[in-house]
Amino acid sequence: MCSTVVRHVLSVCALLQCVCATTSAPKNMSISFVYPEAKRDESVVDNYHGTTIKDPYRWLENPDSKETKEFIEAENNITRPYLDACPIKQDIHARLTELWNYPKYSCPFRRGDRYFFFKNTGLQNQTVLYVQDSLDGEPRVFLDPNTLSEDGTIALSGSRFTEDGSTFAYGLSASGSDWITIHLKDVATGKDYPEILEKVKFASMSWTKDNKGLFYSRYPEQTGKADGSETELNRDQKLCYHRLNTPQADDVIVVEFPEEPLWRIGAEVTDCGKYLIVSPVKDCRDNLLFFAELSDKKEITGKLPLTQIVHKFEADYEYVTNEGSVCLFRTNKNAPNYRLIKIDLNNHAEENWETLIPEHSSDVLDWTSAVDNDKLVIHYIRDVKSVLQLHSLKTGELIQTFDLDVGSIVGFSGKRQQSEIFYHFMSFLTPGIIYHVDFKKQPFEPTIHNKLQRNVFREVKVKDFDASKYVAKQVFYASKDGTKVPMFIVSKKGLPRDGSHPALIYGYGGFNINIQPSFSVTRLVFMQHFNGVVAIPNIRGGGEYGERWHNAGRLLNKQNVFDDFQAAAEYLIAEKYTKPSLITIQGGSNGGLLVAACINQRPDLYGAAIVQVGVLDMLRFQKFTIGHAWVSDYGSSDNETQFQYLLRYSPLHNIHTPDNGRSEYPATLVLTADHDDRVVPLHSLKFVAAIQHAVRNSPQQRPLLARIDTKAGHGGGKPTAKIIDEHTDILCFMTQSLGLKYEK
Ligand code: X99
Repeated sequence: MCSTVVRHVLSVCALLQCVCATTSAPKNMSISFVYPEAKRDESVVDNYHGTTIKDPYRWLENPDSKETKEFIEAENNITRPYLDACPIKQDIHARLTELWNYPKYSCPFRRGDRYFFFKNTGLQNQTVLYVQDSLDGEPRVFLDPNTLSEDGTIALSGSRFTEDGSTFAYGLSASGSDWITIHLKDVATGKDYPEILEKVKFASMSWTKDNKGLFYSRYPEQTGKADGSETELNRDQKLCYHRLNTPQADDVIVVEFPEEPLWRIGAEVTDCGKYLIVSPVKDCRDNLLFFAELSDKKEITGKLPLTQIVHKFEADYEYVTNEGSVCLFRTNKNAPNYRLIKIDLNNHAEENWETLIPEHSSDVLDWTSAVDNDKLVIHYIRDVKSVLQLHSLKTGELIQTFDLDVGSIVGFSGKRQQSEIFYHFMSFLTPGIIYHVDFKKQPFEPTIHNKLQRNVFREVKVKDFDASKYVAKQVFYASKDGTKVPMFIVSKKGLPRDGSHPALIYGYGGFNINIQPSFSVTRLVFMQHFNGVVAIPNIRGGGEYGERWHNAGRLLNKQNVFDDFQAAAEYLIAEKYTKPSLITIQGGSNGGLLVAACINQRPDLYGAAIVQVGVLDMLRFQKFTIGHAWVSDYGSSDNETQFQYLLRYSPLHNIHTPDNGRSEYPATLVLTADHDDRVVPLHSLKFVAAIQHAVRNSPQQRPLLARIDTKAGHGGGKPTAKIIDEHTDILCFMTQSLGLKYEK
């Protein structure tokens, strides 16, 4: 019974007694499981509004203790052999690598007299920034993050050029952490200035238009480490001004709100350079609005005098451009699908605001950018698909709708001072097309009847990928309460609908985020080699239908998100795309919460679950790093009504023991990483300890495992090699636990 797996586990078992969880192995694999028996400290009990809640794995909240490290090692030591034993692991890894190896480009963008673009030749760990003197000039490497670490774990995270293109401010993050250091590069020489700006996280960066200094947000020094493996609450962010070529110690604080330690302070210098728009945010929605006047005569030496425009956190306001004192903002104030409004900074009372582009009745105004002096490019979301339009900046009138296939705009470049734009299109079956529109070269003044002349600037091809063999469609299914939910379904063409194919359902469902069509090599491998069906339901909580869709899936409506996801699975079963034992559900972050809540609520509905970097302890998430910002979606256990609601779905607090009345859990793989300081790993660790404890000595057959990566974080900046390894493991887990067949 106790195989080599057990020996590994035992070698690290100081606190962890190893007990075999299953005596008979699932039919698709030959390794028997031994779950580490994590210590339960029954003495940890919290009282929430009169209700006592035990937290026996509180000790796992300390990432640095010997016990936690031993637990992580013990978990990896049972997971690794299970994944490595997958007979087709090499095939999957080789095929993912082969398909991944195609060049990926960003839109080019002009700064000063030069063009820049990002490119990954295919398998490079990090994308490289190139510079060229003209669009058809020879590209030269400008910044290659791959040279900054052996293993590709240092990534570029945020950057901003000065208006004249002479200096490049760029953030570097290590091991996937949200912490960055800001570096400054002289563009002409390629040399970095000596200073490095530290303690930066969740930062806006904005240069003054004299190109001499940068506004950025930073946190105070904290005691102990701050490399992303710590869990301390992020508080007291301040807006600073840094003068180029001076030490960070000389930076001045220009805006702070000491009474409001949880606010983050965004800032943007207006296009004209005369104002600084300051937008504090406390959660993950709604911001206040202030402005300060910047003078080209006076040095910035301390606090800026602020004028407040918006006094309540009740809507989003995003600066777009301005003409003198009249600024254009994108807002959802009284407009759940967003509108564009003009606010005159000299006359800023709300009754004087003017609407330039009113809210659309059904399409969401997702973003806008001023271009070619007097125009606006507007990106709408219509039934989850992208619509791109050109409007007059003066009157708001529609000039043109850009021709687009069904899919997504995933990149854009253009500036008010420039007369050309690039936009990047992608869909499930289109790896990427970058279009170029040069407004100077239009043969006539564009009107609604005369199409804009656009060129394909680049089109990416994936070797061996024949899009005509696949089909992507959108359906609308009814959720539990009758709400119609859109869902994309992608598979091989002509796949018989006989309920015999595996399905991968991916969801997110929160924070006003849209899950639009995108190209994915991993999903392609699943479709091509496993005859898999990929399904992406655009469940409530997202922003696909504006603020209403978000509101219908947050706070005391969060259960709708889970109901929508479960209804997606039921639809796919009813329509004979698949059957429960072949369904894998997958989600990350807020989507990890989704998947974990769903396996507690409907374990019978799925064969496997992939829970990536999930928020799983809903009673304590607000205590760690940036968790406090999520109360706008989740509420908080500090509030009694919200506590009662959270307790009903919190994955950690709703784990059951499979028995006669309750179904066995789907095979579940919980993934996290040691430098995830967005959703700290303790969520995954406590959940895994609890679920493994609950199934011990139960009829549970399918594996419940954790994969805890090192030198990795929440996902941003992850090197390609690590992504391919992770996706290989996920496909191996599905293969092993569902008994999938790989067709070469
Ligand atoms: C955040 O927590 C956003 C954090 N964040 C900022 C940034 O506040 O990443 C910020 C300011 C300026 C630059 C960069 C940042 N988010 C973003 C949520 C979901 C989100 C998140 O990561 F709203 F999209 N979550 C993890 C929510 C639950 C799990």
